[in-house]
Amino acid sequence: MKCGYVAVLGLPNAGKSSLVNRLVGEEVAIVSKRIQTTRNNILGICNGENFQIVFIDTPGIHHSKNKLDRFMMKNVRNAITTADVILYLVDLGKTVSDEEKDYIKMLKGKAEKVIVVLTKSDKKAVADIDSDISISVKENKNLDKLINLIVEKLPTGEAIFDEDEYTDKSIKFLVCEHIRGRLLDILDNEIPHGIAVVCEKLEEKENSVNMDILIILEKERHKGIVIGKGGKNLKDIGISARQYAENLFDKKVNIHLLVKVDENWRNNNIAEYGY
Ligand SMILES: Nc1nc2c(ncn2[C@@H]2O[C@H](COP(=O)(O)OP(=O)(O)OP(=O)(O)O)[C@@H](O)[C@H]2O)c(=O)[nH]1
Ligand SMILES: [Mg+2]
Repeated sequence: MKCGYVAVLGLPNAGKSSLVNRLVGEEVAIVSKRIQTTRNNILGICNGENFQIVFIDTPGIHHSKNKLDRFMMKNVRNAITTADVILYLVDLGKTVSDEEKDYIKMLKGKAEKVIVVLTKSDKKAVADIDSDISISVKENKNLDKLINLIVEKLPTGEAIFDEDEYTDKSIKFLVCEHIRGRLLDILDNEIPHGIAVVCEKLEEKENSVNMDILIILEKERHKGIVIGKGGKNLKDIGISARQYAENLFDKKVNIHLLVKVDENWRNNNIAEYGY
């Protein structure tokens, strides 16, 4: 059987997580219209009759301004080292800079199996670059072709993961990420990338689960925005997170959300928040 690791790389917002989720068939990584949504490398496993593709969804490639950025870029480098095949995604609707072209050239020099994928082919074409395939996750275009292209390049071997596994991430991680995703949706441009979400306590009983989850913000004034009028935002997020978690645990889940301010955490306390 053909098996291996496939790193999914590209600029922030290129559509990496959307593609991985679609091919895995589960929400393993949160997706948002904002840049730098993904922070950790997330494995998403796609099983076929004669193949197992282990996607590594990565943070978008960007210049580091703080410790969290450096953590994210380290994840990208690790993914390149681990990968058997690299997918480099380019948003068809965006101009490709010379810097990005040089980066792709560098990747091709470094790794043998690089597939350049034009994404969002449903959009008006702007990107001018040589690619191997053009796809649209939104319109489900050429995804089977992409799978075939990947499988062709994978080594032969034993399956790496059991067939019923679809990610390496814990339910705890997925629930925290779900909350961060909901915050990105609700808050839109009001608060940039300063949010972290961590589970401080998880107590699993026979028929129920209790979770204490902490939302970390960078500024005191962000608290009111996150909590919302009369606590509405927090309440909505709590309901959404509970439904999401109950589905994963297959048990009743109680989620207790707490909000805390930690200024400049992205430069100081990244390890404390799981990065
Ligand atoms: N029109 C169109 N939009 C898409 C397509 N695929 C993804 N998107 C949108 O592109 C935006 C970014 O998608 P993500 O999957 O979060 O992008 P990403 O590359 O993982 O971003 P980072 O994690 O920030 O690096 C979201 O608004 C998606 O809905 C597509 O095929 N067509
Ligand atoms: Mg992403």
